[in-house]
Amino acid sequence: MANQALKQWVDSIAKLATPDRIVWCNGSAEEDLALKKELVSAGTLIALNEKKWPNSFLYRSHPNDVARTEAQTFICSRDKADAGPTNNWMSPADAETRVYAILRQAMRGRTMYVVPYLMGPVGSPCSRVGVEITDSPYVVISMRVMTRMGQIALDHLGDGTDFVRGVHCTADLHPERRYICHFPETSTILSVGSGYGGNALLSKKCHSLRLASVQGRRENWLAEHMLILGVTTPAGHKHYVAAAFPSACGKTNLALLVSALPGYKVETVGDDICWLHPGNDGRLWAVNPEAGMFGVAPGTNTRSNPNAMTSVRQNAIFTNVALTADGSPWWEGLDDEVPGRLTDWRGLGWTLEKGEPAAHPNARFTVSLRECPSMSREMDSTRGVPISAILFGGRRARLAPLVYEAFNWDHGVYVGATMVSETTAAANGDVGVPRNDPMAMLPFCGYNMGDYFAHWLTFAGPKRPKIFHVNWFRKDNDGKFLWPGYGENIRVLKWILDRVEDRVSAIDSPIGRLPRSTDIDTSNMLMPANRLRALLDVDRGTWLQEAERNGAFLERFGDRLPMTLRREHGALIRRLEFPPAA
Ligand code: OXD
Ligand code: MN
Repeated sequence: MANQALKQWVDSIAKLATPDRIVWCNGSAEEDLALKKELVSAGTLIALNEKKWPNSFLYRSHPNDVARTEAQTFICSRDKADAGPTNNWMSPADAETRVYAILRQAMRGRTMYVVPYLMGPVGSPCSRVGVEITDSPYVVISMRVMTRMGQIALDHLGDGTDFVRGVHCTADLHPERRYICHFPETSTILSVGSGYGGNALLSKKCHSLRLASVQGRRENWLAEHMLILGVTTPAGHKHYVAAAFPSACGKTNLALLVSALPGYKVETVGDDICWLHPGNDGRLWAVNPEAGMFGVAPGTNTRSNPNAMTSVRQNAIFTNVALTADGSPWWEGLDDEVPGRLTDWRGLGWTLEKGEPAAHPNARFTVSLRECPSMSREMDSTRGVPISAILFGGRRARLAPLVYEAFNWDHGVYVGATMVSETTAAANGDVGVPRNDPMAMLPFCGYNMGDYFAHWLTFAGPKRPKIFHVNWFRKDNDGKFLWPGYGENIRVLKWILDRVEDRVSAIDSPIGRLPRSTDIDTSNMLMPANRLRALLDVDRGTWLQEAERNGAFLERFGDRLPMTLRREHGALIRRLEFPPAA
């Protein structure tokens, strides 16, 4: 090992955690196979039916450790104000004291794995190296799927010192001794007491969003919770779209969409994280730093997401799904037929009469994007892909129309900053409660979100993408979804791209530009005109209430809230109170 800075850091953690063995992971197939064999013999992994699900495994996490734990996630900046009002903060010294006390001798009798990984395409100036030290072999095999892992990352690093240092230790999994701490000033992560992906695969939320967002601010780029997809139109024009939705709101489904409209083809560049850089040509260029998907399993099926189903047919790791008698994975919504008997996500016998889900609602599949039939070759492009449109979206049963376009960049930043979505099972806590989730980054922005909004505003420019807001989740008075979603969402993307190409006009409303109902292509679908009108309806009274609520949320940022957003907020209220005569 030539890199002295890396060696010294690994030595210092080994001294603290006192593992029996240290293994430097090279990312090879042999290493992966050996680890999986070891995990299967230890009973930590269950090999699935080899004929039906080749080289695929089931992992069960501890029942108290099945989702991200936002209450135990901390930004440990020197100055509390730099973490902002939406993050939990702990001083770096306090955090180190608490976590080091847990780490001390915590790997005794265990193996410490050193996992170098590269976020972003090989050879790209946008790519970044991280090294995760972990005592969890499940984390190692998952990191090999989710990142470009092993020697490739060491080659990229050379003898450099600029890498994210992540320490993960399973410890005793006690929720009160669980800490996910981020130190933006030293590019360090300390994560103890959880084996759940979002807390333990440090490349993902901890590095590529929380720390990378801080780095992006310093270096003039953006680290975002966005999928990236390419659409080729029937005329042969290719556009790339980046879309920010909160966790478990359909990013993977949209990224892997199979078009319901003939002539449109969708390719997948990324399903969760996007690093956006301004190009010399004035456009924003996007790379997906990851190499795999850590997708929500429940609800995934051959109708909702055929590409995901093909992707997981081999070489997949399933977490907290149920198991059928023939060794297949199962989850709610997989197929219409519910097996009579299953082993549930905890490993207990299950029948329908139990009245509870067999798979955990946040059960996941981990699989390489290379298994995905819609994977774009541009995933490996060193400069990324140019973005034509940015979408913000939430899960809103009421209020937000199917789609609208922001008037300009500043208004688009306001639309993103005031995003609201109903909470999901991806994080611990109540499900279905509306909460402000700016740019879908509430749990992932590593610094004061007031400064984050200001950073977004600096990206205004004539060649920047148009910004839109979408909502697939609006319901009627009987609680039924008004829009079918999934493959039909291409109809909304079509309108968006028609706007990008200036092929269609729009109607100005107080909240933004709306499609004419006749401009949403409803060919070959059952969509009564009154339902489409309901989907596009903007009720001024309810929007005024929403604006008031958002005003109170924005006030939390005090003088860190950019004046431009205050102006946008005032302008929205005026447009809602005094709409221009039609
Ligand atoms: C995820 C999440 O796992 O957002 O991607 O929770
Ligand atoms: Mn996510």
